[in-house]
Amino acid sequence: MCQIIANELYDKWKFVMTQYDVFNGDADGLCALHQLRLSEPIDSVLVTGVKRDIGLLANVKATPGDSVTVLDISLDKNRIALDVLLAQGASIHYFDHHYAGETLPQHPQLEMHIDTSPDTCTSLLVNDYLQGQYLPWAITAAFGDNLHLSARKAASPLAYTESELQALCDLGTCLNYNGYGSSLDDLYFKPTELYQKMKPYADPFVFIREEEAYQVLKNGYNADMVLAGAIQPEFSDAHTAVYILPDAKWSRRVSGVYGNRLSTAAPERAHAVLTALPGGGFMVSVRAPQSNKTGADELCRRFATGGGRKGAAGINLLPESELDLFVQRFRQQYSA
Ligand SMILES: [Mn+2]
Repeated sequence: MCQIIANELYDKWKFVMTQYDVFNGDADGLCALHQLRLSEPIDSVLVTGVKRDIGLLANVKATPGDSVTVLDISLDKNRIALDVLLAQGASIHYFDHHYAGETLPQHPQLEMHIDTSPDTCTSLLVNDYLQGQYLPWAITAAFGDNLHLSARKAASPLAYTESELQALCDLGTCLNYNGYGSSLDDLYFKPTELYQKMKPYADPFVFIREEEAYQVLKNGYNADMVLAGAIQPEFSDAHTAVYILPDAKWSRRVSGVYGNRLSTAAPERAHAVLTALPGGGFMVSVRAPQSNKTGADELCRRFATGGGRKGAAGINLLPESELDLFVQRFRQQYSA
């Protein structure tokens, strides 16, 4: 009898409860969500945006009993909205590796998996949580976040060939590439659309072989990279290099992954890739030297719309009037 009542209550509760999946629109956010929902398929309301659109939690309005999963967006940047959701009675499951603020919130309805060390990413944290159930997708995401060593280390139990590793690296890079842009119009696929395309594939190698969307992304990526490669640096020396890309959709799409490529090619040097925006000013991607992954987040946070991680960070809108100041601070940060 009790069991029957419990089941009825559970069904009723299940009926009114909404699951929100809030995720960064880059490779790491997509692969984190994909792993979780492969493991626990639930119909959910998807909340995401371009990679730079990180104030995502404010878009969720919860009622008591709702459940919110948050993936790969800074808790620091979402702290106010998080407190509001907890006060509304939602339970929250938070996975992230970005700067989380001076102190972490504590609440019985909040479960956090946060690790801001520069060699991990959200998908690797989710992989730990799921005890390696969908490891190939976590490896893909680590490559996408330009964490090549971490990706290879995570892959070691799978004994992949070099060409298999390269295939996951290309996949991560292309999924990541799709997240950049100053608005959804710049992207080949809206991140929700790309996630729906990934959803049927438990195995990334099958996605690579069979999914047409992947060919679209790969071709777009290759074409954009050729255009970026033709741009000379504004400035470069042994420690730093600054590139300015023109106001075009391709530059906004390629800005972050181009920064990653420059960084991988010259690991001792810090890189800044600035992209001119249609309304004036620049979108900025900063990559700390791979040999010393520090300070990119601190540098960017000194500007009003900056944020990110120790090794890779950005500024959403750098006013033209602050260009010189930025270059000066960037060079100062990495001069020695
Ligand atoms: Mn990430």
